[in-house]
Amino acid sequence: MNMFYFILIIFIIAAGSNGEYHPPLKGMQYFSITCKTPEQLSLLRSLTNNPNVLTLKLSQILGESADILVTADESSQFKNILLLYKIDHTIITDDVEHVVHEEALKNNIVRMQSSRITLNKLSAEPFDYYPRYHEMEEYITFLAKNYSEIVSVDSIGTSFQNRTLYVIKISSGGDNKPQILIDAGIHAREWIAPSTALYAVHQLVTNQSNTYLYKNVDWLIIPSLNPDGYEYTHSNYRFWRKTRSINKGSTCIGTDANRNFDLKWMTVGASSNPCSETYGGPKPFSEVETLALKDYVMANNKTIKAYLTLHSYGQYLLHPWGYTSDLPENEPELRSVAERAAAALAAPFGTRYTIGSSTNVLYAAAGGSDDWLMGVAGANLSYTVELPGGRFDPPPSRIEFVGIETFEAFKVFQEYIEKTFVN
Ligand code: 0X9
Ligand code: ZN
Repeated sequence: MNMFYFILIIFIIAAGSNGEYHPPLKGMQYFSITCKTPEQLSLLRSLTNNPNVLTLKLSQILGESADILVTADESSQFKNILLLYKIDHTIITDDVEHVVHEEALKNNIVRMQSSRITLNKLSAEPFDYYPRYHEMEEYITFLAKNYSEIVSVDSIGTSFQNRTLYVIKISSGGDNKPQILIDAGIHAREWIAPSTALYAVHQLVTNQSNTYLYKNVDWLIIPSLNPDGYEYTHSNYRFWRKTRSINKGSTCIGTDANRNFDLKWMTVGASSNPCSETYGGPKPFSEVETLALKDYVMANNKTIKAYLTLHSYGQYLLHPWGYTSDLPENEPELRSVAERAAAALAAPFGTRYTIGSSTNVLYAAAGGSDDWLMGVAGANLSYTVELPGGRFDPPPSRIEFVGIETFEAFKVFQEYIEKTFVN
């Protein structure tokens, strides 16, 4: 072999198949950090601005824990800074890789034991494990076929890697009814979100006592808006967040779809670096997935009255704006409906959510789907629902509980739409 090819091969091996960098999980530490002063919090925020630091949860609220993953290489320096600034912290695990493997193994065991698999049976029952995308597709197709009086399934477009983006419409029929739009999975690694969306579908479709919920109001549910990223978290890298599109002139992949919507795009809390976790893309709606949502919403914007986008984690019910700390005009209404929704959600198991605007509760970040739906597309209500976590996501045994309690909140939004828009 001549020298040129030898060097080329070494280069390709060193770079990985496409040169993508993922913060290595081996020896990665999981920090739970509590800031007591605004100075500590702003220092912590600056520490997260590092490709070897992954932020799973970080809020503006002093005294509330932040969950941060730090690679083995970086962790002792990270820890020393926390010590120097007397920032309280504990290490939840110092081997994230092990926890990730364990989580995947447990999920697979539950899948193998699930009646869906053992009985080789398609059903409208909710998933008791985190499904792969093809399993969601089978589920959706099954519903469309077996509950065709109330369920219709459409494609709103295809993902970068050509996966179908589905919307499940649950309706008793008739035109121009007010609609509630729910999407999930914009962020790939937030596995609980698609499962919670599908749990709501299951409740609406199979529970006879829920038929009143779609008598006068249509439900539009997009269970996974970023299937490429979702699949990648199952097959390659558990903490993938972005889409899987190719960035011209960079070996780094993907855009943060929740920084890619066209309202004050890139003004705050988004990066112009394609390697960043919060890369906003080369232009608004550069991603086929966000563009598909935009086109779908604009085709239905007269009827979409409320929008819920499911994320994880932290137990927050966030309303606009994400680009400014100013509150929207309809803040009193956003807040009061959210308070009723949070009370309903807490009823079954006591789960508590924090309510407020994205900027004031979490951080300022422009280009989110919630801001665009309310500020441009004209939805009356718009929320980001940060579902509960576990070590990363809740264990499969919790999927149903999260589904049950979140559905209670969904009912409150439905009730608001019915009372406000149906005469
Ligand atoms: O940062 C986000 O995109 C969301 N949090 S997450 O941990 N799931 O990544 C919050 C988005 C809140 N909405 C806006 N900033 N517009
Ligand atoms: Zn998210």
